[in-house]
Amino acid sequence: MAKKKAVITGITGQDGAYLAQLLLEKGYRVYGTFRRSSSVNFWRIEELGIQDHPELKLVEYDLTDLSDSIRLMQTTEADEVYNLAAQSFVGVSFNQPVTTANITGLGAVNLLEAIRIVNPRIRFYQASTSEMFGKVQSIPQSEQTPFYPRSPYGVAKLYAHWMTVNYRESYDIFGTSGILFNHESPLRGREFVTRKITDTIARIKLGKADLLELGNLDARRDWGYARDYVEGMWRMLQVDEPGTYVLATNRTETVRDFVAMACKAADIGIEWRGEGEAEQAVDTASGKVIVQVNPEFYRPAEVDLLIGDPSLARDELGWEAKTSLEDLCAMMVEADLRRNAQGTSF
Ligand code: NDP
Ligand code: GDR
Repeated sequence: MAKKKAVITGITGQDGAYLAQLLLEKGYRVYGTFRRSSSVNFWRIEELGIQDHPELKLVEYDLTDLSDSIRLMQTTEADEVYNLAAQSFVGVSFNQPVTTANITGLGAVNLLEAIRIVNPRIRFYQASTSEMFGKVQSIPQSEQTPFYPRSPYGVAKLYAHWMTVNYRESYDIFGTSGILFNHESPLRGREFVTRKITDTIARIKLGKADLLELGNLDARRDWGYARDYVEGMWRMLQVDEPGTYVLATNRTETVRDFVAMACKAADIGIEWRGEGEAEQAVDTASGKVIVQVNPEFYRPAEVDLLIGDPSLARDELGWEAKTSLEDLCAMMVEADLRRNAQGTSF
């Protein structure tokens, strides 16, 4: 049987790297796209050891370009397309709403149009997000929960989500939308809160940093492990019908809880004191403040509480999150201790 061919947009990102590894293990030929820049960084696929895999082809591509999207579909002759590329940082989307709309929103339509023009039988996965629930209308959030995005990023993703549904209904394209709740790993970008916490706590432990400054400690997230979630993406394209699926752990914790977990994993005792902007965590051994609030990291509008109901994915895809938050956090702290000790951290 001929090898299946998959395109992954955004292979330089966290999920792109893990999904590429998974698909290569499953015997796919993988076309992973990266953006031209003055210094492209492949540290994630290098860390996974797949950068020289004979079935991995790296393709220069920009999601905002329709002609590039058409060419990508023509040259790769893909069976499956996973659209993971995005301006994915919520915080930045408030300052760059137009760029975020162009990449994260319209970008998905470039791919959908390319599929419609070149080969409507291609199966398409859109990386949708729990940020579309935003100001949540019910708890836990499922495929039935009404959307209320709270950031330019969330709004752009909601547009891409509905366009995926619309191409499914209008042109019979296998367009599936995975509404994924936060998922993290040692390959997470350092601007996101979990990795910012594990990286800084590791540097504090090694004497290479003094202070971790954070925004809203009360925000609650449903955090899972990225490796578990890319398996769910793949499963979504293997079933008979396209659809919309939530992937989540069904557990929610605060940013404060994650800080405490990371300190425990690094064997640092802490005590919390103060409230609101004056809240701090003190290292019980040294008496020094190691965590404090900096309102610079607050967002103009916040998503307060996310907790997902992944029952549909469990029942129809046989998918569930396997990794506990404690194990995930310990894995991230361990990786950051190792990388910071070696001076090789990205
Ligand atoms: P990352 O930010 O780590 O990766 C995003 C990828 O998109 C990078 O490879 C980036 O390339 C690429 N990209 C950005 N702009 C363009 C463009 N114009 N053309 C082509 N490629 C581009 O995100 P994650 O891996 O964490 O997430 C993957 C997807 O899933 C994203 O769409 C995200 O919004 C979504 N998502 C993520 C969740 C999570 O918790 N991680 C949860 C729900 C959804 P470069 O390296 O050049 O910047
Ligand atoms: P999120 O992730 O916005 O949920 O989007 P992020 O880790 O950036 O924020 C989570 C929560 O932590 C609060 N927070 C801070 N966040 C950051 N980045 N830095 C801080 O210093 C800080 N202090 C507190 C935030 O206010 C927020 O409430 C991620 C991205 O991967 C999206 O692409 C994806 O769609 C969603 O997850 C699901």
